Amino acid sequence: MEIKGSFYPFKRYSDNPILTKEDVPYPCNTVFNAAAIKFNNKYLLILRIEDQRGRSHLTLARSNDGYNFKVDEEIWAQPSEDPEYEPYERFGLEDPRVTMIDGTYYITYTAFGPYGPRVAISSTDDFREFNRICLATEVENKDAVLFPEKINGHYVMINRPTGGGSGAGSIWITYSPDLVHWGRSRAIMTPEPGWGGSKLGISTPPVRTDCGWLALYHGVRATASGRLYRIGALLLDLENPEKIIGYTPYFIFGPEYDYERIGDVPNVVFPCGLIVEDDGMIKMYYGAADTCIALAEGPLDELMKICQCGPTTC
Ligand code: BMA
Repeated sequence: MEIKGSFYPFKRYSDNPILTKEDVPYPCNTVFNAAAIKFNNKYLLILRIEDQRGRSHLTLARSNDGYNFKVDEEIWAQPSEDPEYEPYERFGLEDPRVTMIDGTYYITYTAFGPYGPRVAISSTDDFREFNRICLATEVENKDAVLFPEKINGHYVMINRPTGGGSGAGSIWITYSPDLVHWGRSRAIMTPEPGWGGSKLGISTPPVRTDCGWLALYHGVRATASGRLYRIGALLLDLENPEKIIGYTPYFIFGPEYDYERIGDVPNVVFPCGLIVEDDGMIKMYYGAADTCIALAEGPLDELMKICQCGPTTC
């Protein structure tokens, strides 16, 4: 297949960014890195909002069309006062991702506290309650997504323990019988010199396709003037999701426009949510420069094809 440019197949929405701090009905520093899902025929974003102390919480934004969002007046989830959670999320809740499993919505997020970042899981049936299930990993671990169904009898999560050694910054997979106890963890993708040379992380919850589980991942390149965050796509085997059956060895989306290049953290695009529409188009919601939220769209089938342009067994 012909490769039609490195940013193929996503096209940015012409009115980007779709949300900035001006859209938040209370004072804050930034709004970015949002989970996305359809609920009751509406589009929902779970926003990461950073306050003026530099700490993050989660607030919902709602839309009828996926482009024009209204941010709730009330915060949805703030650091817990429960002694089981308080020491670990004292400094904030960051980078949510949401997955529906058997009719319940599960939110994975980074709990950030004095010991560093770790992955937490909560659930909701109605986007009113925010029911904490567990702190699923130790520090340092972030960038966690759940698969939308059990595979071979287990819940499956991808995450990114920081680790040490030459494989630091790798993407890992782990399994659980109950969403609380996780194990049989192993690394599935490790940084190589190039656009994702310093670390990788999964970006969006896997979507089932005929060919495999499709997910976006981010690659970080440390440069003399800071870190660059860009996006690739990968396909995992449906039955054995620790097997990568195709991926884009090059990035397919990266910072280009001012709102992606200029902000609290320059040169960052950071999707946490994908919505696949009935016509096969994907909406990718991404944080830009850790300052605002933007949207890009592209066809799912093209994304699958370009995953198979790279090393593939599909
Ligand atoms: C990562 C995460 C993201 C953030 C990115 C760029 O480590 O913390 O929340 O968008 O860095 O600053």
